[in-house]
Amino acid sequence: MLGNLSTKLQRILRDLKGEGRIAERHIQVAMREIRIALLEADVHFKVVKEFVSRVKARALGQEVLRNLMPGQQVVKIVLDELVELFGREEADLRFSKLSPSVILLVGLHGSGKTTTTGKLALWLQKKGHHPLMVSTDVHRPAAIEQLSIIARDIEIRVYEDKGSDPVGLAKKALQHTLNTGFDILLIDTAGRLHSDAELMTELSRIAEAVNPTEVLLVADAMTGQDAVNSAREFNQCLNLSGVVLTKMDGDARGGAALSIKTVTGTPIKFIGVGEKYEALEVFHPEGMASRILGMGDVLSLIDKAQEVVDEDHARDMLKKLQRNEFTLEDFREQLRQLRRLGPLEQVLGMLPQVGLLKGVKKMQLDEKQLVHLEAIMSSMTAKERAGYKIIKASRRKRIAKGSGRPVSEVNRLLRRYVQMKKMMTKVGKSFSSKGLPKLGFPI
Ligand SMILES: Nc1nc2c(ncn2[C@@H]2O[C@H](COP(=O)(O)OP(=O)(O)OP(=O)(O)O)[C@@H](O)[C@H]2O)c(=O)[nH]1
Ligand SMILES: [Mg+2]
Repeated sequence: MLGNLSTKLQRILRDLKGEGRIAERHIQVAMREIRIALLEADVHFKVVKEFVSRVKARALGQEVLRNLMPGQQVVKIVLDELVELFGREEADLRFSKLSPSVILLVGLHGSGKTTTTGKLALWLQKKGHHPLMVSTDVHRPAAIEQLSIIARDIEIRVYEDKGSDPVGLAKKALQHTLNTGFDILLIDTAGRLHSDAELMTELSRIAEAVNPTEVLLVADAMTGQDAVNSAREFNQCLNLSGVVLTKMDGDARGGAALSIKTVTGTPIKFIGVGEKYEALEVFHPEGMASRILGMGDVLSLIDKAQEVVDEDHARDMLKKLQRNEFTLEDFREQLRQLRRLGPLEQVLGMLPQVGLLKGVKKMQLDEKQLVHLEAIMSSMTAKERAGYKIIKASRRKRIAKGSGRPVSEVNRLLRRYVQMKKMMTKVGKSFSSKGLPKLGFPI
């Protein structure tokens, strides 16, 4: 996520930390580099200017230069100011006191409105809500059908009715929501290549008719400043309450993410991180800032883990770790849970750079390898998984054959497992039994 910008900022700050003593000129150089990195990431020039001047003013402050670890201090300032850019306050989704809450999703053509409608409905359902969806995109053939297909996939109801008037459709859907037990109505709307007067009028009329609790702009992070400009235009007509920044999984440079709050005053509430329906994350300003600086995003990781990990299981696992009973069976289960968390690269990106991460990196686990590892472990007998020591040469051969992997891979897995067992036991012991149960796998 925002890989390029992230790499550059981390390098600049690492260089700065590498200096024994930091003088004003070091800071000047670093600030110039940060400015270039941000501009290259397509961050709005005014945002860059203000950001750099704030960081510089603070970094040149006496207390920093006299500090024992001035480099570290500058990192903290950059982190702090990044959080400020995203808006320090977490912007939660609002719900209306009287049911139903109405969420209107607007945005340019192809920004991800329809997909996000489905993702958000699923997210809300997991939180215990009963959402209903409706598409008012009567302009594009098959647009309504697209939402119905999503609805079928995620098993969430969609309101369908004949008619070619978007405002009428929205009203009828709201009436239906009021008459039934749904507590949230999500309204997917039509997009345009550019925001034009006709679309704005249509959206304003829908908003007037349904009085939305949230008006979320769905913006494509890959389009950088265009996304910011469209946000400004939509905000002028519609009074946006939040932004969902989609396609953050791609090679978005960061321009949209870092400028949108400052330029429009509208906070990012969610980010889309993939095409799957589960690929939606609550936006945590601090988490994102520290992710960019390579410090991980434990908050988002906990969100994810809570969704897929069974808490009782996690508690058991922690106990096992503390007692040094981490078996191959457990290892296999951990891998399964890890894979359920999403693409490995995204998950690793959220881990703080503690010593352990280096360990994980060294192992160079990629997605395919995970599948192979699981295959190898599944070819073992339960007895073997419970006590790895009995896995001698002939058993290794049999396991290799069963899993279709070479014996050398079986050997490597066993070596890694032993290493990991040692490492994890150490980490497990360093957490109190209350410390980590929410985090399904031991990081
Ligand atoms: N990689 C990635 N793709 C996404 C994300 N969100 C949406 N997409 C993809 O973007 C494309 C457009 O998504 P739609 O949901 O159809 O966009 P829309 O805003 O409804 O488009 P219109 O209705 O034509 O205006 C689809 O191929 C989605 O799968 C995301 O977070 N990551
Ligand atoms: Mg659509």
